[in-house]
Amino acid sequence: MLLNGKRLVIVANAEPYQDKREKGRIKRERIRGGLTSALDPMMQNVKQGLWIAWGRGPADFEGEKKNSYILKVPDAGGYSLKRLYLTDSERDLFYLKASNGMLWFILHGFTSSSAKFEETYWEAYQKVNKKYARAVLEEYQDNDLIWVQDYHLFLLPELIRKEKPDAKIAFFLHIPWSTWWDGFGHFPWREKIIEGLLGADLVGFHTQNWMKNFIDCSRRLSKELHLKVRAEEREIISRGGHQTNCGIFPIGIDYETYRANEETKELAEKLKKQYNVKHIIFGLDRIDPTKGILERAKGYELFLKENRRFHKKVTFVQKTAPSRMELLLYQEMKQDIDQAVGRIIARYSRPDWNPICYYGQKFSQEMLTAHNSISDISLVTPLVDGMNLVAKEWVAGAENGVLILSEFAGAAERLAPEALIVNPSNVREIAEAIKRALTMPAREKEERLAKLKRKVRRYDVNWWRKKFIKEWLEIYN
Ligand code: GDG
Repeated sequence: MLLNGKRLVIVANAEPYQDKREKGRIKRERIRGGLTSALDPMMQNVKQGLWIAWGRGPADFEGEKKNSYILKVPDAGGYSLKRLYLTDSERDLFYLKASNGMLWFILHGFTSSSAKFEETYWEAYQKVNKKYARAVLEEYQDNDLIWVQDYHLFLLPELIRKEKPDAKIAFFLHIPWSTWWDGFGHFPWREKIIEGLLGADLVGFHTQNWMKNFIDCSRRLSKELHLKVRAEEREIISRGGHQTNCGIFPIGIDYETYRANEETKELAEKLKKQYNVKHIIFGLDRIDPTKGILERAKGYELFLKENRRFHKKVTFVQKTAPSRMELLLYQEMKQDIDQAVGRIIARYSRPDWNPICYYGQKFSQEMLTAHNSISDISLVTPLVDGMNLVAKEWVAGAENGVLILSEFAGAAERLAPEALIVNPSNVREIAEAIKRALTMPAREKEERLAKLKRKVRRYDVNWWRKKFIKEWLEIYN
């Protein structure tokens, strides 16, 4: 790593490992999700690393005091994890209502109809950011590189900067940054978010678009906040004596992890026999209004309606994990998806054909890779997505097939034009893309997939980490 002997401190709401009790014994498991799968391998390679996060596992605090404590993960030879305890009320108000009920929606451009703004949520957001700041300051050593992650912790850079003016702080946003008019500008405490972020020396985004929106929103607040926004070699925002650099760092995947191996090949053969159809279409998401699962199901339904010759030849496998189900919008969304799936089953299934397989439980890594390798189409159609790693993981594991990708996923910036790009709200476009993919000449399919593989392998997660840390350290030269 290029850290020049400095300690790397990751601060994220998500922890990389959680503990649960199984048959009387504590079992430690790695959390699978975009952020943790990118950063955990990096932390395992750094000599000195500390990760500070919410201890969310059911057995995380067993035998420990309910404040914060440090352990080594994944085992005694690993890096340090400092777990913070959040009360039930903090979990509800900070994590669910403020971070996921307000900021997640507003930054994805889902404004007044979805985001619920309440002063009490905002108070909890500020309180928990301060709690994180105390946890960081308790551990702070001169020369630490403090890398804050994602929308739960927007206020943290400034809170740390106030106490440690010379601290080296960076921030990376894993989700989109919406426009002023259709998103961020509606946020009641928008100035505070920008102020918080400008405590960082470097703020990174997945795409040009998300960065452009952030710069535009900062520019609109430049009078109130006394900011100077200038674009030279890179975008820089100055406030008082401090400068914040902005940059684009499209996250990649750990390519080898998602490639098929002997074990997954065996499983893939078995699955192929079980599904017993010529073509498999695969979708994998958390249930989330941003992921476009309902529109995707409707697109497939229309494809079946208009293409009888594919009946009994195709199965759509959709793996959908429930998430944030305490929020009403997520419950309603799940009902709508269940209904759409039910309609497809009722209308089209036959004793010898399942038009759709709908899984609610988590897939193991092997199941995921096996499905990637046997699918003829990966259907990745979020209404909007910061990057979307599912698309890249499919490319790494696919043996043959076509990626259908939303134009509003950050991943489309690099994976077009080899992927078939669709407007995820246009159900007919999805249906037509499915037909086009299933009838595409073999040669064209191979060429597209080979090009996609080259890109995803080259711009992998190691490339991303190196680029970010190199540009961060250059600021101090
Ligand atoms: C945020 C941004 C950005 C899902 N189900 C299973 C499973 N997964 C894994 C996938 C993938 C990850 O979870 C989901 O990552 P995404 O990138 O698709 O989406 P978010 O969780 O919303 O992530 C996103 C990301 O941060 C990184 O910056 O790309 O835009 O929203 O790795 O494979 N893995 C297994 N079984 C499952 O059932 N094993």
